[in-house]
Amino acid sequence: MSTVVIVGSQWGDEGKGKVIDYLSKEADVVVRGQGGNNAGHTVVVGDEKYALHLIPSGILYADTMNIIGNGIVFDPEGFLNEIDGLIKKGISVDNIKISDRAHVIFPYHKEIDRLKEEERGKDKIGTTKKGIGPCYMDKVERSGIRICDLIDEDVFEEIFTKQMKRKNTIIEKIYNAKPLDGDAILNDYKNYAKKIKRYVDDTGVLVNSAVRENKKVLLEGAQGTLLDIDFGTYPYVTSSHPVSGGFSIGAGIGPNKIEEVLGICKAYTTRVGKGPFVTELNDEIGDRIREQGHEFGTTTGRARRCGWLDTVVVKYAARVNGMTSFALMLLDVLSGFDKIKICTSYKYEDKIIHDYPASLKVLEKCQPVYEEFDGWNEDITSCTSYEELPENAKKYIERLEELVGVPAKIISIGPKRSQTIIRS
Ligand code: 2SA
Ligand code: MG
Repeated sequence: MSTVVIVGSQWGDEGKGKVIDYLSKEADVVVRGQGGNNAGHTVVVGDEKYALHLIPSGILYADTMNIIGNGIVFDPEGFLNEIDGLIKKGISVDNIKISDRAHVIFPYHKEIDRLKEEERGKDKIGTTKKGIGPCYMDKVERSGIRICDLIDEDVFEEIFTKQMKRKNTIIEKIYNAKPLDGDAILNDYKNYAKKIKRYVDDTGVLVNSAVRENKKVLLEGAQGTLLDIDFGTYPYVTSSHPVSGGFSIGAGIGPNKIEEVLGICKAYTTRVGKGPFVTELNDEIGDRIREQGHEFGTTTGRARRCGWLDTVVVKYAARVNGMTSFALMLLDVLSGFDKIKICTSYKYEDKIIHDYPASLKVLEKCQPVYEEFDGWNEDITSCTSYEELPENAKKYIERLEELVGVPAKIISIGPKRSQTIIRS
């Protein structure tokens, strides 16, 4: 493995943090390239649980370089809080680099995120209210403030003051809300700038040097393919590209340098926030998956919507990402179900469709077509090899591989590093 992308195959929360932590022990560099602290990657080491939102999951290994790439929208307050939390747990935070080209999230982004959600009313997207969308809006509208501006004392005050004035006009005039205290924000961000300056670098150079020196580079996707701004269930998506191609942009690495794309796939399906979900289970089975899987958001604590595994979704993700293999996560949560279903296609009006549709109107009318499998009752959380798994669990996995067309190289059967089966 020299350069591997890890991507979510569904709507986020697939268990990426655990796989990245597991693979980080051999990695020299771990890179986040999109999104921001709307991510919540949970890593369990021993009895300690770490919820990482912005800092790459390789942080638990002192020798691993953790890069926050140019495609990130960066919340300095969130970053510094995360740093403090890690220091308190005795984790070294010296090996972190922040791209000088990353865009900076300000309180007005979070306020506008909140106001836009309010304005959407019943059509609210269910954002994490971290200001992700509004910050990317400034970026593409070419009025954003980047890390290189924030840490430049000569330019920051002037560009911030102009931007703050514009934003307060929008907040007051368009949303009829209370303007923000620009002076207080300016003062806070000047302090943040002093604290983060030591981490700032031209991270594209660092990533490419690591690739050139044939080091092991892990590209850590956040959210998931079905939240991608192009390929997701638009508009119920995030504002960045959680797909593998997103890293060429978000980390400044040529697509030809990426050798493996590992899709992280939950053994069932969850999503947080609004939007179509063809295999959603609003019944006691869905409740049982939520309880057994502790399905509450790392970032917002919201109860996640749950349903059976949908291979129309995962096959779509395999295609869009160019997946070379996948990791099947949380298989242990399905222990004890008499029957387990896999969605293999959708019935739409009088047609059967196999490719994930773009239109929400079509998706709303799609009915899942299922194959049903016998479950297993054995506790699989201490299995140490694929062979040890119950026959019915292996049948489930092997059918998945057939339907998705990609091998399952990793099977996760619990939150601990030791609860990970690697197939050769
Ligand atoms: P935003 O805040 O603008 O990104 O929200 C837009 C939509 O994207 C959804 N969203 C998420 N859904 C699930 N998990 C998310 N983060 C994971 C976590 C971590 C991960 O555990 O928190 O998988 O990387 C996440 N972030 C955004 C959100 O619910 C809206 O539907
Ligand atoms: Mg999560």
